[in-house]
Amino acid sequence: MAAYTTDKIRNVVLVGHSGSGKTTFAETMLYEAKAINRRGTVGDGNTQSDYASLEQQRGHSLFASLLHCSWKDTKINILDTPGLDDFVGEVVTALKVADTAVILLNARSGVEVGTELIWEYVDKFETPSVFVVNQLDHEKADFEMTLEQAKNRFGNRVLPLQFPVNQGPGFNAIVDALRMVMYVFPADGGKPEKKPIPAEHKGRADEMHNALVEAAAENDEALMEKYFENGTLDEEELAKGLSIGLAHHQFFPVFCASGLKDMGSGRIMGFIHDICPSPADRPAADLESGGSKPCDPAARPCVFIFKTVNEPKVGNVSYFKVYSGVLKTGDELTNADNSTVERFSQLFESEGKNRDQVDELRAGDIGCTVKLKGSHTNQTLNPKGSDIKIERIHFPAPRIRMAVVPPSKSEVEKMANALHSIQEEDPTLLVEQSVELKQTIVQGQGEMHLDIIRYKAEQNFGVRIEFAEPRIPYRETITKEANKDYRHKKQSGGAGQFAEVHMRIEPYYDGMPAPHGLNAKNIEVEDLKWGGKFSFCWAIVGGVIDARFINAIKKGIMAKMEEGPLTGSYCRDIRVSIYDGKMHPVDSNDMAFQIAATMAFKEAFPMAAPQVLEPIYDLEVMVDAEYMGNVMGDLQTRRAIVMGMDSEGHYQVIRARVPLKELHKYSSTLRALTQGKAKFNMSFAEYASVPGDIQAKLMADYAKHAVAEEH
Ligand SMILES: Nc1nc2c(ncn2[C@@H]2O[C@H](COP(=O)(O)OP(=O)(O)OP(=O)(O)O)[C@@H](O)[C@H]2O)c(=O)[nH]1
Ligand SMILES: [Mg+2]
Repeated sequence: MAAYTTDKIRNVVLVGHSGSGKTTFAETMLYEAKAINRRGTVGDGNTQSDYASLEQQRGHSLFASLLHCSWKDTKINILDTPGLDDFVGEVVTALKVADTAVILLNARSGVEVGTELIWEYVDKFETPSVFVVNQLDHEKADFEMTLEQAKNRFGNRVLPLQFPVNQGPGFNAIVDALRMVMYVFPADGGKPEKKPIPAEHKGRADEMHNALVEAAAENDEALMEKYFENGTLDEEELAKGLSIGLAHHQFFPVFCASGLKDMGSGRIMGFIHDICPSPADRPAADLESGGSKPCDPAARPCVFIFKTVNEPKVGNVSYFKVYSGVLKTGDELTNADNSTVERFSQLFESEGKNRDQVDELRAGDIGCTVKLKGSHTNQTLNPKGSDIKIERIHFPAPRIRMAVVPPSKSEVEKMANALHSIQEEDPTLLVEQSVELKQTIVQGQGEMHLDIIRYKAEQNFGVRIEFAEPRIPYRETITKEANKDYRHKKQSGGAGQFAEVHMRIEPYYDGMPAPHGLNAKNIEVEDLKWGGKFSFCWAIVGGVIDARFINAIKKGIMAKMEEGPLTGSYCRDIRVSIYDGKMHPVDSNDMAFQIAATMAFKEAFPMAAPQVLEPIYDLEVMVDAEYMGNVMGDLQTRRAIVMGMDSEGHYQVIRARVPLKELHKYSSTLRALTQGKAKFNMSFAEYASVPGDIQAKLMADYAKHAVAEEH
């Protein structure tokens, strides 16, 4: 079969709060398009989309999956995404390559917090979007409430194109105000019968139709003129105007459906076919270099890998979008990131876990391949002589951090390999071997996310890992000046050791004056790799210490800066001046000065009103107004400082500054406090002083630990 041309391709992503019915709806789309002849259900774990055993066990989508079907002469690629907040990275991935977002709203519960979060991305990417009020067969379905909430939340650009005639358990009829007909479905769904709109619904349908005509006219001057002339638009003009509005994020139609009962998906696919953009109708893709790449089928091929899945026996399956040109079996392209030359020896269309081999994929199409040697997610491949890089996917910042504990010392390497491979598939997982904390730290999107990581490590790599509370990367500094002399002297047979340094330590700040009362010869300021600064001032007069010992002295100070005297944490924002001392013509050497400097610094530190600092995070919580009190009350127990509150529709947004230490497992607490009706983001803000009692405890713990290590 000939490959689909660019104008006959539609890339659609299904998004929405968990449980809105995306996977069920995808199954219905495939069934209606005759891509499958039997509909699976989420309950039976046999849908095309939720094919991973883990998804079937949990009854939720966990990964974005790629399906496709043909509708009339057009190929619709369908990306079904997880609605659970922990897997939002998969949504961002799918939105990168989709040209239309189908946003499912659950008619039982209206605009849910997951939808709000997804909207932020849809809005940012300006993905043309279509709303579907789904589950209209449910006894608690409330189309009006859902529509009202969508309008309140997403604005008046949200326009109903349909309304249900009889929502609830007997649901079987939808009035369509674009086509001005009523669809009546057989009891088991499928193809509806078209009927005239009953008199009692005619008024509402006319009103909605007029609103659609106005919306279509508004987006194009020529159409606007025609509308003023004739008072209406013909079908073709209407389609054109709506598709312009959709493309410019000025028009969001609302459809009605019951995915479970197989009602409504055909009409939506018809709309996708008629009105939604082909990849060539979208703006040219942004490039890493700042330019852009139009979706031109006549150009040379350019391929972007948006997702990698590791399949047992097969290895890495690379999912890609052809951003231009035609990709043919056997083509050789070069990776713009690492210059690996890859041969595309097999090309596939994807149907969940199944793949159908094809000869070529044209500009705008999405497919997959196997056995690439050195190419991963977020990389672009081009023909020789071109090094275009499609702008990478920016994944959300992590919201949970944990230490990983391997079952035994011998399994450390196995664990590292497993985490590395899992990370290749899942860029929202960050793994770091922290030298500072002496722990392997993983960061992810939430506890459920890390749970999946643990499961994969065990199932696919045979290594059991446990998560533990990670150490906190504290810092140490001082708040006042202190001066200390230290003499290091050793006389044990043979050559002795001798060095004496007089040291001043002060809190460092940008633009501070030279040390008072000292004859500063040279002041250096260094950015520390763990944040903050270190300044070193050489103020030796009369050559009492040779300049050749400067490096040894600095090294001695650094040894303590790297393992602070209070808690063993990194020190920052300190200026050290060496202003006097003594040498011995024979016994002074680098080692002696290094030791003297370390000791002087260590002893000066407690005299300089030292302070332990802790990382503080900006926390943003979006919560259903009903649970606001719970969230605020809980924040008070976490040493949080509330910075502001806003309302966004039915939701309240709380912005606060919270110590990282107090955010341990926040995702589960928040879920429990709000019955899942809240989301949060966190990002590092600054280091700030810990309260005195906590500092005393941290110092006592460190002292105990140090004693234990000595024995
Ligand atoms: N009554 C009714 N139930 C539905 C409908 N669509 C889905 N469901 C049920 O709602 C539940 C969730 O459906 P899914 O299709 O898994 O929802 P999802 O949006 O894919 O959920 P996540 O993968 O967690 O994001 C299942 O029990 C479905 O049977 C519908 O149209 N009507
Ligand atoms: Mg799903």
